[in-house]
Amino acid sequence: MVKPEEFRAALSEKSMRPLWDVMSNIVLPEPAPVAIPAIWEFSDVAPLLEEAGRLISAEEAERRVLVLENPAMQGEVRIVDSLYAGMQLILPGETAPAHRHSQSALRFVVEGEGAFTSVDGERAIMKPGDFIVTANWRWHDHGNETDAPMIWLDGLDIPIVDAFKATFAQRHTEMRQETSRPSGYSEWRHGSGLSPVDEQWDDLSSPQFHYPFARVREALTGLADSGAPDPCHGYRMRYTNPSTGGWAMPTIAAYMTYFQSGFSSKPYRSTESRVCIAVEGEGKVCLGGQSFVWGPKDVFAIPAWTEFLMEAETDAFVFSFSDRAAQEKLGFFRQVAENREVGVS
Ligand code: 1HN
Repeated sequence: MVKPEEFRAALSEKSMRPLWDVMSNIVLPEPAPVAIPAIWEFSDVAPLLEEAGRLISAEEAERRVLVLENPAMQGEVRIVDSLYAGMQLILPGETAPAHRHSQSALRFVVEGEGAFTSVDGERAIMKPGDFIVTANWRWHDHGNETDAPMIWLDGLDIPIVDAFKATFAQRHTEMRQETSRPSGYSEWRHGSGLSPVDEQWDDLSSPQFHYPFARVREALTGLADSGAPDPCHGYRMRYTNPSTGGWAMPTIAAYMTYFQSGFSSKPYRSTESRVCIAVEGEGKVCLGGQSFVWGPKDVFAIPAWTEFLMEAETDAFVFSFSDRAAQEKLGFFRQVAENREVGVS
């Protein structure tokens, strides 16, 4: 009989290993994210972003972004296991040159007003609280022709695409792509409960790529006047693709939540890894037993299966995005609200 160590050595030599050595590490009874709960306070991010503005131009950097890296995943360029996030600065007169890639991206506008991002021939003129979808493999560039800096949060599905090693990227021959439609065109076409007659939209991302905050705020405050909040979510709505009713992006789910002052949530957790950014208001969030105080423009990370409790100290809006859109398509998504699994009997 061969000795166990010799057997393992013989297997290793031939690029094999016994599954029984590793099975319990890979087939887990429940999710064990590597990422940990974490917060990035805007008062820490803003001065460093300003410093980055002095160190490098948007053109030189291609994108002047400070990556928000999960403290438990240093060097992995991600905020949670499955998602990338970064804070981007574009100064007056700058251009972030046109390119495209396999990853899907979202922008959530934090500061400044009037700079643009062009996606596939149309400019979105950005205001704080706006949500913008940059579908994968669409040309996109950003420009700031205002006299004030513009800051937004980028969210990308980089780790998801990387899991499949399906990445391509290209630089455009021009710094800025030509626009072929006026600003607002996609919203006029798709953003009012109307759709162009006979149009078959077969792209996986939403044809409405710009969701201005003003309309989202109106919807959520109107709802709050008309009924009680969800005990776990507050007034949480998801951004939808008007042509399908599904998520606005194929891999990334995006939400806006309105909490009224004094709201205190019941426990919730799900398999989604989520990134939140407060738009307005202040509160506390308890993530897996750890408490974080948040205010406007602070970003926090909620790893998969982390129990989540929210307390709003003032009226507050919180934007968030997660990998739920991808998980639902692949059949992974599970959620537990108030200690009961949702959708399972
Ligand atoms: C990207 O294209 C942008 O277009 C921002 O602003 C961040 C991070 C990694 C890869 C591509 C942008 C990015 C990115």
